[in-house]
Amino acid sequence: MKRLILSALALLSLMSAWAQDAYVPSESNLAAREKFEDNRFGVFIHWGIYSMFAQGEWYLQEGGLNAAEYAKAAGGFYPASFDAREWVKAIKASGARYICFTSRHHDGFSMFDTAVSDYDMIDSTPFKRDIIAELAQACREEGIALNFYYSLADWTREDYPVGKTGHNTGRKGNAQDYDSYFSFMKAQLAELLTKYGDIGAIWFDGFWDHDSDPVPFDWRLPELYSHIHSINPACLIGNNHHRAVFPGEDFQMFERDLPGGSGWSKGREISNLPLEMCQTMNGMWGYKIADQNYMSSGELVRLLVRAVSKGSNLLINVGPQPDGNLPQAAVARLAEMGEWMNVNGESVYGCGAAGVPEKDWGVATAKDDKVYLHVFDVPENGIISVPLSELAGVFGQKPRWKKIKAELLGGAAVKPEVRDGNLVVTLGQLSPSADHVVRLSF
Ligand code: FHN
Repeated sequence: MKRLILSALALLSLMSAWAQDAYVPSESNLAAREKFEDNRFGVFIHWGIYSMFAQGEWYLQEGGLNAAEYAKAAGGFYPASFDAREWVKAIKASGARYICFTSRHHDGFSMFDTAVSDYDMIDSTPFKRDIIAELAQACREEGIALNFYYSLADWTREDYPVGKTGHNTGRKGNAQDYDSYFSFMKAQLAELLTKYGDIGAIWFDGFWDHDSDPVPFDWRLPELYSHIHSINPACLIGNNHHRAVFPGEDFQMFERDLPGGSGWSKGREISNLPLEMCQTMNGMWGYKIADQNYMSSGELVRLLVRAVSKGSNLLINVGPQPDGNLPQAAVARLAEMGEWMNVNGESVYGCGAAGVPEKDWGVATAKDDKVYLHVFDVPENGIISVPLSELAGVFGQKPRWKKIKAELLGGAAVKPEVRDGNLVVTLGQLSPSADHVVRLSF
């Protein structure tokens, strides 16, 4: 019997591997990947009824709360100041070109009008406005792409097979049924992909809830992924499983770490799919009242540039307040990033790694036949240098160095020289900036 079960399991996993290997991205998907990479900079938004408690998005779990008591927050969720246009304008002003919004987090509350649950904005709150419909409309008007975060894990539904989190929420646990939960997710994803216009990507999270099960849990991802691609072949799929990519995915994500970094992505294989690092401006993703420890706009600019220098996007998170406003600290940082992007955006959009390893003074990005040197810290003598060999990837082995031009974006031309196998640029006195960008071209 045991042998029979094992063979059936082996057959199932073979079939599932086959289904995943069979994924061939459509032309529209490949074009969407390119657009996603060109955009380079997005804003993540974690917003839900958890914002009411102002303790971050994990409060149901971390506070050891009962889900039925927690759900009462929905009855008071009336974010009177919510104005999707204002949000999107503030985000666009930063230079970000896309938004990824939490349609449903691990607490199971849907921020949109869903027909398959009453635990949503329309049926459970006095606000009765479809946040996502308003956000989608504002994004369309402002030309900002919209992606959806969607949690695979759920701490409240009885049909969700309980994983390593969400044990104390008061679930009876006697009706766990992945078929039922899977159909629910498919129905919600179909709603998200058909009711709100063109959606750029689905950003899955929560896979890790079952990563230490004694018998590997089958999320039926190939089926879920092909469900999405059959509705919209161009929709990109990413999954925050903290592993190497699975076939069927269209981009790879890295949480709180750069690809190849020494933190959460340590040792993880980097795919040749588009890459995206996500990070939050302060400590928590969802609004947390005590968490005012925001990165400065200079640090955020440098993080964005570092991500691009590794061939990755940056998705930077903001946790809106329960009243519907974005925290002022976040708005100020978005505006300051925008000031920098207005001058230096060409060294970010459509750019990638330059093949120049990180230097004491900063990093480099490249696009077509241009290299951008990002000077975070101007050396005391005002001079930076790059070995010519490191520029060969962009300029070729034997360029006519005499003809190379160096210009400070938003500033004057600076004189490059070739000395001892290095390209040397004298910057001189510069006014303070998070990142002075020197464009090299012929
Ligand atoms: O548990 C979530 C967390 O709340 C947040 O959504 C982040 C965003 O990357 N992802 C999960 C942890 O891996």
